Amino acid sequence: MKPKLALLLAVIFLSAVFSLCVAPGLSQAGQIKLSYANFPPAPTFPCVQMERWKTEVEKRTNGKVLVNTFPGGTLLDAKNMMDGVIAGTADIGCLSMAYQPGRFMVTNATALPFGFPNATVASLVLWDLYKKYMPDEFAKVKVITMFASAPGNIYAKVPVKNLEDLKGLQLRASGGVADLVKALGGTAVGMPQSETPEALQKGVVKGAVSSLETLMDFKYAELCKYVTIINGPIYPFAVVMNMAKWKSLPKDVQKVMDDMGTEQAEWTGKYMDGHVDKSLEWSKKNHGIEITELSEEESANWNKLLEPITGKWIEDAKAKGLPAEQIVKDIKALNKKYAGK
Ligand code: 3IO
Repeated sequence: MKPKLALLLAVIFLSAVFSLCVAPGLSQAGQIKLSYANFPPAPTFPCVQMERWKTEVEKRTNGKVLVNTFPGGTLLDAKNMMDGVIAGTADIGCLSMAYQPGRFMVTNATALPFGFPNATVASLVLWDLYKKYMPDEFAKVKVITMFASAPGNIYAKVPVKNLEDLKGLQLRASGGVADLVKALGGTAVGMPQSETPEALQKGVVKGAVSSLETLMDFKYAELCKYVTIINGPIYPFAVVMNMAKWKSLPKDVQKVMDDMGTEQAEWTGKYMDGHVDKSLEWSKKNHGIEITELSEEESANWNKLLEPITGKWIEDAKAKGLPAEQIVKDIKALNKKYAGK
């Protein structure tokens, strides 16, 4: 063999050995990789909080943990999030609990018409409620955090100024928010937020009830020019991790994540509340949306129609053997506690 060729072969061989054995070791010795699935598009708030959690966990574990995020339903979608995490399709998943109201009975109680002032308060209430009751439906996963959307309001292609306008109007809503739409005489059409843009485009629904940052983040303001402020129920969310994966994590990594539960709930609530304000400004400026505030009299009439909702939830929850009245009492007390801060 000619010396030049031998040298070339040696270089190729050594660089192959280096890249296979040494290089990965340099960047990822003992590194833990976690996949994190989310159902809505990347710019929306559940994914913004996901990226924030990823960044903080990677930083606080000094790079020991690498989180790969999958927004937009690319790994798991809205309806198979919980079961997909239990099965280990994703290590972590973010779910909107309103899509399975019977499955998440305790935490969905936060979507009764309590009149939370904002997402920050609702998120802290939800997280405390979870920690107090530790409901069975989460026994197969490790709960990383919970948070809530801002209170839901109506946005539609037509003005909604009174109950007559609402009669039979098809509005996209899920869980507790759907119960509110029905109680007010509207027609609730259940579907995940991620399917709503198409439903609005096609005219399957005339509007929706959700938090108002969606006007900007999903561009709903292009189609829905009419907003009615009702300060309705929130949508509760959970972030869950596969239990076997959780148990496999070193204690110091578990501590970083455990210590972040409340902080992440509050961070997400604050981000959401700020984003609602930005969205309203954007929607007024770019799409001339019209905002209706109900008169005191109209508001009182609407609230009367909402009264049976909580009673009905208490009945259903009792039938499942839950301490329903205490749960409602706790939510009210926690709302007072955090709203007063
Ligand atoms: C929501 C869900 C996904 C992305 C952005 C969002 N803003 C408010 C919600 C809550 C909601 O309507 C839902 O269906 O979970």
